[in-house]
Amino acid sequence: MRSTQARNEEYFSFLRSVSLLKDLPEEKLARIVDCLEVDYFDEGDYIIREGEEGSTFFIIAQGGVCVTQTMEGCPDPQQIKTLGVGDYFGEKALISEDVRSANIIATENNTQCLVLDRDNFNQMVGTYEELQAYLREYVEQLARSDQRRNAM
Ligand code: WNU
Repeated sequence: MRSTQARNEEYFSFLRSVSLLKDLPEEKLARIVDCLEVDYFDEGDYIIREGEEGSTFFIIAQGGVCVTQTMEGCPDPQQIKTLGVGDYFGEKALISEDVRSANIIATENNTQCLVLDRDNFNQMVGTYEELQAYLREYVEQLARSDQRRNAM
């Protein structure tokens, strides 16, 4: 078995490489590592379903996902983007206090996501105004692009 310390060091240096988190102080990042859970998904698994309640934030540590969304006039959800290692998702429901606004589906077997719950997410962004402002701005952009493509 890999030791907890080895695991934590691995996630610590991985999180350092995530652009969103690169400026967080060491102790903050170490706290995140202590709090995160790892979830594993296979190709085709729904990680997030549009319209459901959700209170978790995800960072992709291995594999990839696609983002799909229901649009006016289309019977099936349409793919709007793909995300890979180091990308994150699920912030919008937390920040807008709304239901999930898109589907997130694993596109590879053994896709691994680091998962933070609402409390830990708030702790992570809460004390960093820049991070908070950055995510809020991004979430507003997402809402605007949803409107432009007539997402429902
Ligand atoms: C999009 N529209 C919507 C993505 C991830 C992180 C950032 C874009 Cl900062 P949620 C569904 C999640 C949502 C977002 C993600 O899907 N998403 C989008 C869009 O055009 N959501 N409505 N693109 S990838 C992405 C920016 O994370 O959060 O909790 O669940 O609503």
